[in-house]
This record gives sequence, structure tokens and C-alpha cells, in this order.
Amino acid sequence: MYRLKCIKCSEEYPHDKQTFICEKCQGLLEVSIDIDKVSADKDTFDKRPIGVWRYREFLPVGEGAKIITLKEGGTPLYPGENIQKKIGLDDLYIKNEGANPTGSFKDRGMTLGLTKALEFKATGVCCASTGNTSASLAAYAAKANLKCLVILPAGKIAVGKLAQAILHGAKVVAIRGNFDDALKLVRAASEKFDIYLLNSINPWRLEGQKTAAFEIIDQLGWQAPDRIIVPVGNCGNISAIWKGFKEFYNYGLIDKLPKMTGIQAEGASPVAQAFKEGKDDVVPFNNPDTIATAIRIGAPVNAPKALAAVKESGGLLETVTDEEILNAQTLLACLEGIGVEPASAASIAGLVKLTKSSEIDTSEKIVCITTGHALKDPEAIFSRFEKPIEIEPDIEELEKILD
Ligand code: AN7
Repeated sequence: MYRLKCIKCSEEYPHDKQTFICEKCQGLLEVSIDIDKVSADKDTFDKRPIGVWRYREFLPVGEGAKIITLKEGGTPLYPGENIQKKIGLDDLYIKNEGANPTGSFKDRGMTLGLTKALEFKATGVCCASTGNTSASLAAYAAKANLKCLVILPAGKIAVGKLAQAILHGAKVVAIRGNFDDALKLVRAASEKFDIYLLNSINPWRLEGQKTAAFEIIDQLGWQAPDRIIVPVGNCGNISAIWKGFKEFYNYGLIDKLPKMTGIQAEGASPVAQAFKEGKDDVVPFNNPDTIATAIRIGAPVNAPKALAAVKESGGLLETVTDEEILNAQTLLACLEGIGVEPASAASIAGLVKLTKSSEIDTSEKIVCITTGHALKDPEAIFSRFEKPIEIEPDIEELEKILD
């Protein structure tokens, strides 16, 4: 019912083939599911709790597979009432992926990733990461009882994420280099030491991440929004979410598709630049830089998938500055009560920018995806807000400092 397929030359490989790259043309692979052989409907899903595995018929795992789960997904879809009013929109929602077990959307991918790793009889798993992937992989590897190696750019990982990877018992290696260097190294390590690679070049992992689209449709009462806005780094998530929408559309569960809108941080925006220049070739940023360390990526591996998603859907890619990102983080925290890390706030920063420039129609039903929890990166908060005022435990002293 499912196999691997090259997105460039359409060459197909059996589902148990151990490769992530087309052997013929070096193109990226995706999982191709025979949608006409799927048998499920809204009632099938309704009997199960909301989350990744509610949509099991659309997930490429064998019948008897041992499923590694921490009950990921089922994240809240909040109406963005206060932000919507402030910036003049009619129908805004926020899908808060920071509410996942390890605090980011990566958990959706890792439940599939570790389930497949066991199916493929892996004894260990590995990834390179800007932080969240490593936190998630470490936790799921622990649950699956597999060894875990994570390679990180030294000094550039938000402290909460690093703490998680260490806590869950991964072998944590920091390299003198950036994420792109770490990814190169881990790909070599995966081959040399036969450890299963779980970066988003792994198409099985993205199958879990596509369930964010399924949940949004489900939570909106079986309809698609007009637009999805999502932060973009290595380009896996936007591609996965688009695949999810297409599958429910092809299966007949929705009758329209949303415009996929990807937001990159200006200092790490090779894909947005390519899109703006109308090019398919993405020119890597050699020294990507942004406060949003999660998306500090110069050579996104899934760029061709993301560009296709944006073009097919009639969406767009936009950049935002660090200042816009931090303002959006504050907006979300102080108007909606949702705490997110800087990279997550890129979707809201993009929303604000595109509303101002009238590229978004104010009547659109929009879902902004916030990808990671505020506590992932406490330093990004402490560095720009006032520290608490210290006083004696005395009511008069307290009165003096209150407005
Ligand atoms: C909060 O952890 O790449 O475009 O190694 O942590 O699918 O890469 C993180 C990415 C957005 C970008 N928001 O998603 C990693 C890593 C947050 C993230 C992204 C990331 P992709």
C-alpha cells in the first residue's frame, strides 16, 4: 500500500528499501500511499483520541508494528481572537505544536521515525539538530530502548533543548561548525556506524508530521483553512503538512486546499530568497544567523519539497527580521497567553508583515502554526525583559512599586 518515490524522476522503491535519496537522480524521496486502498472515514477517526495515531490508516506502518508513542499530537487549535482584532483579521487560529510531549512538532515525526526504526531492526538512531529534533529523538529513543547519538552546533543550541537531550540519555556531541556541518557529519556517521538517521531527509519521519494537517482539518469541523503559515528551516515541516492536506483532499475529506505560506528568518532565508527571485536553485547561506536558533539553517535539505508545496498551493515564502520575530513572540505571549520560542513566533511575525503589506486578505481563515514551547529558550526571554524587582516582604514597599 505504500512505497518510496522520487519527487524528481518518479522512480519507485519498495517500502523496505534503505535509502533516503533516489539512486538514479539523487532526488529526494517521499512516501507514496495508495489512497484508493485506504479504508477509513470520519467515524473511524472519531472513535480514537485526537493525535497522530487517530489517522492510522494514512500512516505507513505494518499491521503488527510495535508503535513507539508518547501520545504526541492532539495539540490545541486556539482562536486567535485578540491578535486578530489588533491587526484587523476576521478568522485567525493558532495551532500550538509546543504542546507536544517534548515541546515541539518534532514529536509527530519521531513517533513514526522510531516505529520505523524498530521495523527496520535498527539498534541505534541519530540526528543533527538545531535543538528540537535532538530533544525529541532522545526522548523517543529512550522509549524505544535504542541508543541515540545527536550532533549539535556548539554554543548555538537553546539551553532547554540541550537539557532535554542530555536528560533523556542521548550521546550528545557538539561540533565546531553550524547545523549544516552537523548534518553532513551525522549522515556520514549513520553510514559508517550503521545508525538509523532521523533527520527530515528521512521521509518516514515526515509521515508523522503530516498529521498536523489532519488535525487542523478535524478541529475546524472537516474543512481546510484558506492559509497555513509556518516557520521554515530545513523545510521538512511545510512539505509534510502540505502532503497531509493533499492526502485528505484526494481522499475526498475536504474540498479545497490551503495556501502554504512559509516564513524564514532573514539571516537564514535561502529558500525564501529563491522563491522571491523565481528560481528553483537554492543558494545556500554560508553563515546563517538569527536569534531564532531553531531555524538557523543555511542549506535546507528539503528545499525542493517546500518550493513545490508553496507553488502548487498558490502560497508564498516571506522573510522576517529578528526584531519582528521577537515582537511577535511578545504579541502571542501577552495577547493570547501562548508562550513560544523565537522560531515559532516567525509564523506570527510573517502574519503581521503579510497583513500589513495586504498580501493576506483580511477575510481569510488562517492557521498559524507555532512550532516550539517558550521554555525551550529561556535566555531569549531573560535577555530582553526586565528582571524581577527585589523587595523586603513588606506591604508598604510593595505599594511603592505598584502603579
Ligand atoms: C521550533 O531541531 O531543524 O522547516 O534540528 O525547531 O521542518 O526544519 C528544527 C526546526 C521550526 C523548522 N520551528 O522546521 C532541528 C530543526 C522550530 C524548529 C523549525 C524547527 P523545518
